[in-house]
Amino acid sequence: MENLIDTQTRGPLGIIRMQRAPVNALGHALRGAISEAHRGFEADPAIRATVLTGNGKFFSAGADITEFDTGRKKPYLTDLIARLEEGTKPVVVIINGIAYGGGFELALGCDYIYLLPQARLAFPEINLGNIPGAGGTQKLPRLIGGPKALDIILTGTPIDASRALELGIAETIVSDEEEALARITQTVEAGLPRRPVRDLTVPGSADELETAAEPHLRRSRGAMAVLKGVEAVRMSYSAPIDEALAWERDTFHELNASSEARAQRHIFFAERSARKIADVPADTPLRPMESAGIIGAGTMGTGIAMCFANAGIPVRVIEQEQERLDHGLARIRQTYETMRDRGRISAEEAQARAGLVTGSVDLAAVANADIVVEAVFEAMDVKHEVFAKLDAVCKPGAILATNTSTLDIDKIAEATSRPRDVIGLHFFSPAHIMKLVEVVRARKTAKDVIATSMALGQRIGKIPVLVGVCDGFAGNRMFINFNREAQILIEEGALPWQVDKVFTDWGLAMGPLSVMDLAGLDVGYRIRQARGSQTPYPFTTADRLAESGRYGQKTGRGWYLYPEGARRGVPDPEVEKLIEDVSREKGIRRRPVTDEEILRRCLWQLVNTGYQIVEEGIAQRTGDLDVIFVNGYGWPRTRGGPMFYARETGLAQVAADVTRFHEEIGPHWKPSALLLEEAKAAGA
Ligand code: 3H9
Repeated sequence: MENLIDTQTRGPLGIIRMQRAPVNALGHALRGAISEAHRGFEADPAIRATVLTGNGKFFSAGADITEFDTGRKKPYLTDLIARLEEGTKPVVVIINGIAYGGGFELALGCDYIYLLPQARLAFPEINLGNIPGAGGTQKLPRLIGGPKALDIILTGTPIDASRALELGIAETIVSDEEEALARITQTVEAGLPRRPVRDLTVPGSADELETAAEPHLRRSRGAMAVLKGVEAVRMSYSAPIDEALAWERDTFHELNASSEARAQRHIFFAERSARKIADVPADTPLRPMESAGIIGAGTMGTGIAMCFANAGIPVRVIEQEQERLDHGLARIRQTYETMRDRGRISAEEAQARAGLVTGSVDLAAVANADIVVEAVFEAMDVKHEVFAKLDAVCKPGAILATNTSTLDIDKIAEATSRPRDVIGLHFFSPAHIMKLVEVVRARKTAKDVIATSMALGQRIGKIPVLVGVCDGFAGNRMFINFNREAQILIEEGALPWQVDKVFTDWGLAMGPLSVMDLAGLDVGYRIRQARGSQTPYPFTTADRLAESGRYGQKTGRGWYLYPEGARRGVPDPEVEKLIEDVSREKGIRRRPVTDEEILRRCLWQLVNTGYQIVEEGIAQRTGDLDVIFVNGYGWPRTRGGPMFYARETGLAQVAADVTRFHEEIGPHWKPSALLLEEAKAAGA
């Protein structure tokens, strides 16, 4: 077994270095090893202080999250920290890099904190639906006061070394470990006393905390972790520390078992698994990525251009007409200025980013780009023309990407003599904000093009998920079926506002009909018209709305009425009548539809389609589909994505429902063989 720690003595110091790949997560064996080594230094009369540090980029990423679902083993992190605090000799930490969650708490269990310049401290537990559970909520307030501690605990945002010093978390910042050890040796030789953080008193008054807590509570939408976080920091003022620590530990375990926390852990690991590709090894050499070209200066094209500029990659935008190009470039500049005005980026940063974007009306201007992303009108002949031209001008080895959301990328690739270099990069609108990018591998796409595109996705701050070519790829194919079921339910007897409310109550920011109103009913209508009879189920009501000029929010009328440009729609009796007419024409006797039926039918459509997608090899794993929904469709992380939700509900139940719907409703409910198989395995 690898050595999880390295120990050394140096003068009066006993040094423990954590070295558990990849991130020094504080798993059971590492906790045991640190505890043992500390005990040894405590017993050694030549040692006067223990130094604890990490290796590489990591001090420690915190508790080992993989252990949260497998049962706890002693020594717990709280035991280890208590042992350090009970010792007779001071413990000094040198935070050499990332110190998150339990890693930060381990440091707070020591007497003195030294920082290297690259140190980053955070309590990301909130992103896992939890609060720090090994003393963080009690000790950080003792060092920096309740209000500032609360911000760190409830935002999960990392702070860098200089901010940590300014806040009073650390003694000092030193340039490297050598300097740290030299200075610690000096202080130890001068008689460094013990000074456990737990013995300090919280500065300031509890009233200040209430003011600081108010905005967090207001935004929390009842999230348990936020409420408990506030309660915990309150206790740091009022309760004896041991009582508060016991409460914090119990609360941490209680929250950990909640479905919200389980869902967020699932997404954490699913996002990391999504980067792994079965037939593309992690060490596949990447193609260079120093410059980019974008074809099309519309909303998508300019949004994608900003993604590159945000990551420091120079990008050239191509448009056919100068006026449209100028308009697109002006939009980019304006977006950066707004970000600057809102304090999201500095003035220099805004200028630097805008400066990385240039434009041209000559396609040959992308001849030297390492990647070109096409974002022109969604029509195969237009795409063919663009790709044939790119094939003629781009340098050998350039990646030729398309942002199509509806067209067959294998066919697009046929327009070139280099289909191995062609790939889909399906950004979601607004492209500079939405995290998801579906990386669409076509039949002939080369492995290094896939690997480079996945790495690029991460570099530009996105969450890339690999999918294959099919109608709608993974996300839209699932989402269209979800929407289609909502339409069918409306024709059977539900009303749009009932359907939307079911989903907003369930946790979505918007229901499916409001989303259609926001996106524009004309968009789906045009796609359905272009496809003609290929559309598997007629969206009759939606088509009628579009045909009568009810395009949604932008025309003030869609599924809802939007009086005077309001963003929130109100029910419209005209729409109700139109729905009743459609039901009558189709010979459907309208009936009351329960909220439960709406929820199950729409969600299981997503899930059954998701299983089909995995079964067909379009997506690698069900977790990837959850990542797609959370990052591209506003799905709440606290629900973990549709596929996770189905597993939580019980796959046997889902499979039984889908089978019944298939018998009662129609062929579009044909159960996925993989769903049936997994349901059987889960029930076994
Ligand atoms: C906590 O500490 C609770 C305490 O308050 C109380 C306890 C009683 N555990 O992200 P990467 C894996 S809660 C297990 O690709 P990066 C990750 O899955 C914890 N595994 O690297 C991946 O595995 P694989 C609070 C972990 O450099 C590999 O490490 N801490 C953990 O882009 C590399 O990860 C957090 O929430 C973990 N804690 O980013 C921190 N962390 O290679 C969560 C990572 O098999 N972690 N792995 O796919 C992070 O935010 C990022 O991983 C980090 C590194 C910034 C550290």
